Amino acid sequence: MTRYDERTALVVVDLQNDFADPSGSLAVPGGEAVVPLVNAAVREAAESGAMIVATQDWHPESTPHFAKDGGVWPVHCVGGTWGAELHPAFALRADAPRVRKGTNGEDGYSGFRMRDPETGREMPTELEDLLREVDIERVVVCGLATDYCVKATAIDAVQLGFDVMVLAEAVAAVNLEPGDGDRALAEMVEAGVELA
Ligand code: VGL
Ligand code: ZN
Repeated sequence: MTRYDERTALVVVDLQNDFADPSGSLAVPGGEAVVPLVNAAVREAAESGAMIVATQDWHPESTPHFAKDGGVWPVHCVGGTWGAELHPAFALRADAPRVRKGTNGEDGYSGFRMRDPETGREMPTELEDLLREVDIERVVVCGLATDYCVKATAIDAVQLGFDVMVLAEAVAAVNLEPGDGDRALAEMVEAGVELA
């Protein structure tokens, strides 16, 4: 039985140069190795009529997300730069929707919602609407990084009422602390995510 059908969306999280290319500014260990596995998932999803969506971390040059502006991360995925582009080996159809998060300096990791750093207000991205428009019921998540955007996106999807599966082979973790990726997978399972 395939995991994909017309009620399923494959959400590929942040498979961008700064995370997936070894020379990216926030290169995720093993990030490039997931690209062919994501491509296999994309092929399988497309053959079964599933929707395929890519998210992109998309920051301005200054944002409280960056260490230089008071946050924790090196500058990465600045909108319009090489680092923010999808990895060139990621075989995503040109007409597949891309959801960009952080465009106006919002913070947060989920593909579904962002937080205004000044007011703390949460606001949705267009991802949920895209899925609801075509009556998606199940979400399959892969991409980068396990311990940040994959985790936040998968757990939000559960909270929004979707059946959620994470492709454990087609994700990779930053692992700021050793074991963060494994702990993130355990938290996702705890929240109701199925691992495949
Ligand atoms: C991410 C750290 C900072 C991610 C984004 O895509 O997982 N991680 N910004
Ligand atoms: Zn980021």
